[in-house]
Amino acid sequence: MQQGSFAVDRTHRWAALALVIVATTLLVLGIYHGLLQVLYRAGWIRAASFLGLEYYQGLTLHGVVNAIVYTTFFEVAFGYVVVKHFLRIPLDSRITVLAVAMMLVGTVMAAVPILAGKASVLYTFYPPLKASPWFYVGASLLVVGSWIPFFQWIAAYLQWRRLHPDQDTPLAVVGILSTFTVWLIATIPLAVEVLVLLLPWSLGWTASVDVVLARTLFWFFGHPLVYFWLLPAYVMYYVMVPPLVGGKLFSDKAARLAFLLFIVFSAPVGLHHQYADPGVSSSYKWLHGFFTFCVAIPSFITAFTVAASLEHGARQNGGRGLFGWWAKLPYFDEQRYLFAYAFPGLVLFLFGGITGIVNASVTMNNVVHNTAWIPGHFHTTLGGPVFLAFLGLSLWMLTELGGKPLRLTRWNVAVPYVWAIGVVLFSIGLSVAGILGEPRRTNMALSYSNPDSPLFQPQWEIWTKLGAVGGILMAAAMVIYFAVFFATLFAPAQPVREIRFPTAEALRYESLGVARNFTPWVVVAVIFLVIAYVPPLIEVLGGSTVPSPPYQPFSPVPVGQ
Ligand code: HAS
Repeated sequence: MQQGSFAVDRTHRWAALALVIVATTLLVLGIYHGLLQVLYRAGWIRAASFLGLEYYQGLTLHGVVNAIVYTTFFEVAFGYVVVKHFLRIPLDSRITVLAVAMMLVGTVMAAVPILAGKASVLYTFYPPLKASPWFYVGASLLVVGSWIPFFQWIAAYLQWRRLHPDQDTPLAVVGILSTFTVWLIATIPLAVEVLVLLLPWSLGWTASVDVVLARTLFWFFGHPLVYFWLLPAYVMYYVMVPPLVGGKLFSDKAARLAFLLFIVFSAPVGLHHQYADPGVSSSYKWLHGFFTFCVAIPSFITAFTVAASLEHGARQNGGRGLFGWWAKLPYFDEQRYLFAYAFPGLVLFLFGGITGIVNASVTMNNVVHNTAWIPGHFHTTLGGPVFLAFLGLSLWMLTELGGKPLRLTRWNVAVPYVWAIGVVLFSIGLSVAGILGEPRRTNMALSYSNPDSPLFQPQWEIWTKLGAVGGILMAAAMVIYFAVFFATLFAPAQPVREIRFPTAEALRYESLGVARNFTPWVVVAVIFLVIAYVPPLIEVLGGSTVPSPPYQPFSPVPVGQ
């Protein structure tokens, strides 16, 4: 790669490329274990892994790689590109290299115990499942490594503000800074959980652990985490998609408001994952349920703003009538492939949003909690808009930062559609099975999906198999994606140039005074967090629950073998 005086300089191009390439390579393992999970649940294979990993080990690998490592690596890479491109403030390369190195070393430290069977604790790693200390140390390094870029970006942003006191912050930067504000808020309770509870317990310094406290701290992290995943996709929808469809962003004000509302509402909601937990009063659960409905508001704003922007673009291209304009969107345009990675994700998110609202309702949650419905929900959110946006943007970074010409362009635009059809089948299968009572995270081949077992449940069979057909399609989409990604990676590089970042113009600019400053939003977020979390944490710390000794999931020898 040539040296150039580009906004995204050589070090940051390499840093972002390294993160994207490592993340995508690891994804091969994560996707492979996803496919094995779904085939195993359907009873189509008798072992959960061809690599000798047991069921919970494979599920841990699938969740940790896809949901934690891939997402964090991608987001730090994309954050560097956005901040460097839009702010054009120099960042200290040594600090960037340190951050990337910490993330890589942390990932290796966490991966080794998983592969050795000493950290089969799933991506939620809540006790009494216990992992090797190296797993917790590795995960902590990954998280701390991802904080460092955020502090670099805050310093760059403050410098930019001093240089441009009268300008609104570029929308993409508002999106990235909101994303990482949510991440920082979320990861502080995680750090407390790991450093105060899990690591000493894993090292043998404490004999038992307070499971309810650990779960409460985990979900304090775990729900804002989902918006950490979602917001970069919103950056794509608001900033990059409107120019791709030949239009403008319908409301710049609404977009800024949506990002900032996530800072306020994404965290005081974690107890909606614990409606069924003992040890936490139902009044606090209801409060978190109320905040959960509030956190859907910025997504509703996004649905209307993005739909209006798509319609505006399509009408500029001659679209007419109530629905006729749909025909003018570039669904299969190989050059504007980022639209193909955006659109099916948006459609999937309509279902992800509706199922999320079901989950949030305390009463309806009783029906679906801990059932297959939940993976049905999160494959239309995390596996829908988020994953597709990350796949598309990873390719975009590879071509823009690495000077690589995109290969297999026709196959490439098929990927998101094949994936989306797979997700629809997968999620219908799991959601219906879930409503019929099929549990999630259960070694089905040992029990319910095995006709030789007395626990066999025939009413789930057809839905589990439908889910498996969806899973096969998802895997097929990913095989094509990997072919496109690696063919592009190994294509001869062209001279690198300034990156082309599709950037929306607003249909009209109306400055929103309160959106020009992050501080009031962070202050309100902290107030809401204190209201939502201090009373339940005091209650949990009061110790109404009994600490638990460690527990290992049983060995997965299928019935009949
Ligand atoms: Fe969730 C569980 C509630 C959003 C991920 N969620 C999970 C888990 C994951 C996850 C991974 O209240 C499982 C965790 C575990 O392992 O236990 N979730 C919600 C709610 C929302 C929500 C209310 N979740 C997400 C997002 C995720 C995600 C986003 C990942 C990125 N979720 C829950 C609850 C649970 C839960 C409970 C716990 C359940 C339990 O019992 O365990 C909301 O934020 C959703 C709001 C979304 C919308 C949709 C807006 C639609 C848009 C698309 C517009 C389309 C266009 C195209 C423009 C309101 C923006 C037009 C095209 C046409 C064809 C018309």
